[in-house]
Amino acid sequence: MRIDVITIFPSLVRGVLGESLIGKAIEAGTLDLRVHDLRDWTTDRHRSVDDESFGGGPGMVLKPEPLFAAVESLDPDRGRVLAMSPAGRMLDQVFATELAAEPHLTFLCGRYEGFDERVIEGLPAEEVSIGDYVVSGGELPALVLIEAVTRLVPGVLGNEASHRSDSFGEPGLLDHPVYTRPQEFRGMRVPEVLLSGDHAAIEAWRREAAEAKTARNRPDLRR
Ligand code: JDQ
Repeated sequence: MRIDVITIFPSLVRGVLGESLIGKAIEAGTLDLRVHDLRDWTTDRHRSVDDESFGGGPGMVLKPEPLFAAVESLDPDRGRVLAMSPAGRMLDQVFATELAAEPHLTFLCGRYEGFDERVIEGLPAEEVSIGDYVVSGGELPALVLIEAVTRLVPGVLGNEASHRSDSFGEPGLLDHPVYTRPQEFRGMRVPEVLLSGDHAAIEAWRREAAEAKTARNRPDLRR
């Protein structure tokens, strides 16, 4: 898979993506990641990427020219172009799985009040949100989306056997709690059934514990 990222904070994006399993996938050649500095496509002395909003109001808007120049400098095949935005289509596991099947994705990270609308309309770009809350720019949302997508690409996860295709598995049910050693920690014991070796009893306990956790943390998922 190839991923291009256009940002005014290239070192932030490279720093995060150089770590962990994504960094390994880049080294292994499974992932071709290219991070571009938006300011490389500015033409003025101050390398400006933003300007005031037509119609007034506080906050600056990302100018269209450097974004079009940056995207058009990529291969004619730029894949789907994704613009991070609090007003975008909400990311979920179905959307991540759909994107993981693409050979090439291009991410636009914004700052300020976001992109001039002609970037969305003209490139065109698909607006994507990572949730109903606001952060200050598109870099962290793009990193979340890149991690959610690349971990689904065959060969990106180090150990294929540990790949949990069930990770957001049974629809409407959160994962059951998990435990490791020691059997007692600060007076809290691992549930006895998990040490019993009775696989049917363990399955029944996990099911019940998953339902209890779902009821407590995500009552909206229960039907
Ligand atoms: C940008 C901003 C508009 C604050 C600038 C670019 N899910 C999600 N939350 N926040 C974002 C995405 C996001 C993405 C890109 C961004 C926020 N901002 C700041 C823009 C209104 C408010």
